[in-house]
Amino acid sequence: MSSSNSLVLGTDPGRDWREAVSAGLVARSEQPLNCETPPPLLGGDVTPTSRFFRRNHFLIPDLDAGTWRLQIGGLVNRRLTLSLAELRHLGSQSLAAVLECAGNGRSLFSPAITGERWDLGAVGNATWTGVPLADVLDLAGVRQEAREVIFRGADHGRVGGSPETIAFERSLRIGPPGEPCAPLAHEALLAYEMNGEPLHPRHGFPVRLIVPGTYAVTAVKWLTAITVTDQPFEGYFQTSQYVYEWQRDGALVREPVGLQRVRALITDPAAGAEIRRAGFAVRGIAWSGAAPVTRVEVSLDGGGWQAASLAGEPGPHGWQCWELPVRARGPGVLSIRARATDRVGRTQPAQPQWNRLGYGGNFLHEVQVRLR
Ligand SMILES: Nc1nc2c(c(=O)[nH]1)N[C@H]1C(S)=C(S)[C@@H](COP(=O)(O)O)O[C@H]1N2
Ligand SMILES: [Mo]
Repeated sequence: MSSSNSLVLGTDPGRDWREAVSAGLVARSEQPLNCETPPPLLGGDVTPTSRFFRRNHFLIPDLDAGTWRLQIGGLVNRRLTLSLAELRHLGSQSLAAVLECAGNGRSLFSPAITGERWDLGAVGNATWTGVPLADVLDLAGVRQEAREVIFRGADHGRVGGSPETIAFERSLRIGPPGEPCAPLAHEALLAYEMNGEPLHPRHGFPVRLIVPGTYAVTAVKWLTAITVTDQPFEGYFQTSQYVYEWQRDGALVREPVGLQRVRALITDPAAGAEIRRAGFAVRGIAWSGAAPVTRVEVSLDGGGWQAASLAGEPGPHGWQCWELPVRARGPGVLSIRARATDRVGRTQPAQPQWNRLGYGGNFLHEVQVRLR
């Protein structure tokens, strides 16, 4: 029996808040709990769970591993009800994947946007272990006419002034049987571990969805039901939020957020650091949902872009660590900027396109330091 079955943790908002602050996170709201990781704490391959950003729309549900069940139904040949032990028996695959909130960087848009005022730290990289979604769907037998799969979390609350309570729900497209799954769904994992331990209650215990390369709204926490359907899902978090909304050729265009946009962050030196040596290293992380990052460049004081070296083996969906030794002479303020490019040639724009809800803001990260 897995050790997670004996893990019964209450969720105490005050304690969650204090833990976040003592881990060095910047808290944006206490209830629901929303906090981000300052870039200097993001350096390194994997983000420790204690420092991983937290993004919740409702209060964190307190689920008991012993009584929790995952229901799989809708357009399937066999409805399934799985306990945690049964789900774990279905498989154990691990991958590193970046979770980034689509609203990361929102506070940098101008004109300003309402919504959680994320700076650049609503992102983390973790190792996720779980059962491939495709295996569970195969077990249930997806019917010919199925087109989408809806994932429901145990958390719920009111949104947009409505008196009704809704659950956190999202859907993924799937291909007709016999065709490969839609590209986003085919690598998805029903994850029960994060960084080698049972999921923490605030990160979705006992099971969450992970869809590598996509903005983290897809990563439904506290999963309780998976429903296969032939209809487009139009839930609040699918069609009212997490959509790019902009004017194009005089018309209002709405598109769901999807792949994470390419981005580099500077993790070292920290903004405002005092540097006493002429030679020092600039380090950071970079990721892209479309393809692995193949180039990171750094510009000092607006000068030419210099290529950084890429370190380690992040895997297809983990973030890429990078480093560049530089020399700069003081005294004075030095501006350091970083820019990433991925294998399919996507790179960071000078100014991301403003959109009403403030998603996909992959601004170039600039850090200013003081040279002594
Ligand atoms: N059930 C549920 N799943 C959820 C959310 C939520 O509020 N409820 N928030 C989503 C969003 S918008 C983000 S950015 C990620 C944050 O995951 P984390 O808190 O583990 O960092 O979870 C996603 N999954
Ligand atoms: Mo998010």
